[in-house]
Amino acid sequence: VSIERALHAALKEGRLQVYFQPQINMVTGKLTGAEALARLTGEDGRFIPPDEFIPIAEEIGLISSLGKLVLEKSCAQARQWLDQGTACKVAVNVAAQQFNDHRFSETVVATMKKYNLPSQYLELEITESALVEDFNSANLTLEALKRSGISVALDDFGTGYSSLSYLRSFKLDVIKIDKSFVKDVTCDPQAACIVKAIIGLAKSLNLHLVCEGVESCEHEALLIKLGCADAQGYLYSKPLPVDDFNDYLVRNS
Ligand code: G
Ligand code: G
Ligand code: MN
Ligand code: NA
Repeated sequence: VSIERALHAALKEGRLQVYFQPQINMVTGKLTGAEALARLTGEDGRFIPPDEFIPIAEEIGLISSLGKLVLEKSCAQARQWLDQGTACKVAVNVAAQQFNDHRFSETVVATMKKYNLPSQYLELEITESALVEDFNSANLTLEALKRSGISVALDDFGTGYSSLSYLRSFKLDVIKIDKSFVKDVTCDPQAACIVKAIIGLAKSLNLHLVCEGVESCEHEALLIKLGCADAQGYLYSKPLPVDDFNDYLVRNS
C-alpha cells in the first residue's frame, strides 16, 4: 500500500527519477549509449527498488503512465546531451501493457517531436511478453516504430519461452543477452555455449547484440573472444543519477 501511494504521488508530481547506465563498446572502450532506469523514493524517503515497484505499477495499471514519464524524461535528457555536445543514445524500457496500447507508437513519435530529438538517439527495450498478446498489433507497432527510425531491442533475451520464433516474426534491431547467462559465462561451459550460440544467431540474423551484466574483466575478455562488442554492467558503471552520468559522459566523450 505504501508503494502504491508512493507511485501515485510520484506520477502526480512528475518526480519519478531516472538513472542512466552506460553502454560500452568493450573493444574500443567508447560509450555507445545509456539505458534509462526508473527510480522511486517512498514518502518516508526510503529508496524503493524497481523489482518491487514495477510489478505493482503493472498490477494497478500505472505502468503506462510511469513509462510515459520515463520516456519523456529520457527524450528531454537526450536532447540536452545533444545540445551540450555530448550526444548519447538513450534506451528506454517499455512494459508489455504500455507497448500494447494502440497509441503507443504515436506517443513515442510525439514525444520525440516535442523535444526535437532525432530518432537515432532513442531505442526502446521490450521483452517477449510484449509480443505474445496480439501478434498483428505488435507487428504494426514495430513497423510504425521502424518507419520512424526508432530501434527496438529485445530485452532479457534467453529467459522467455520462445525467443527464436520472435526473432523470425518481428522486425527487431537489437538483442540483449540476459545477465543470467553472462554471470556464469566464465565458470559454466554450458552458459558459455549458450552465449556463443546467441552471438552467432545475432550475427547471422543481422541483429545488433548487447551483453548485460558484465561484472568482471574475465567476463569482458571472454565475451570479446566470443565475438560480442557491446556491453553494459557494473564493470563499467552502475546506473547513475543524471548528474553523475553527465560527469561520466563529459569524461568519456
Ligand atoms: O536497475 P534495475 O534494478 O533498474 O531494474 C530492475 C527492473 O526494472 C529491470 O527489469 C528493468 O527493466 C525494470 N525497469 C526499470 N525502469 C523501468 C521502466 O522505466 N519501465 C519498465 N517497464 N521497466 C523498468
Ligand atoms: O531487466 P533489465 O535488463 O531492463 O534491467 C537491467 C537491470 O540490470 C537493472 O536492474 C540494472 O540495475 C541491472 N544491472 C545492470 N548491470 C548489472 C550488472 O553488472 N550486474 C547485475 N547483477 N545487475 C546489473
Ligand atoms: Mn532493459
Ligand atoms: Na535485461
